[in-house]
Amino acid sequence: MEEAKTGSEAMDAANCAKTQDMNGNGIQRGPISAKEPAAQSNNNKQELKLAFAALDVDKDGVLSKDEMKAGFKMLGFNVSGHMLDAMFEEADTDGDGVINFTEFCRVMSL
Ligand SMILES: [Ca+2]
Ligand SMILES: [Ca+2]
Repeated sequence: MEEAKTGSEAMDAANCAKTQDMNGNGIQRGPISAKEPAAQSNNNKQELKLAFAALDVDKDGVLSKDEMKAGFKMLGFNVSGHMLDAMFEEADTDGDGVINFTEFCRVMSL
């Protein structure tokens, strides 16, 4: 009896891991898109585009540190200045002081 329960719990965990939000961006993917990897990738890109546009408040096509900070706040994360600096530095791979869409995608897919 107990063994059966453990087995079922392991199954649940495996199922959960499949549908879980793997890149931690808070966007849940339904079981339908999981059937088609290509479509899922497109949807994900679309979602990222929307998220990027939402964060890019001044619409200059890149995210400044202030916009990143505002975005975190919007998502309910209270990020300290030091942490934001570290994350921004990590995200800004070409070191131009702003996050472009390519860098944003990379961060969100980590
Ligand atoms: Ca901007
Ligand atoms: Ca950059």
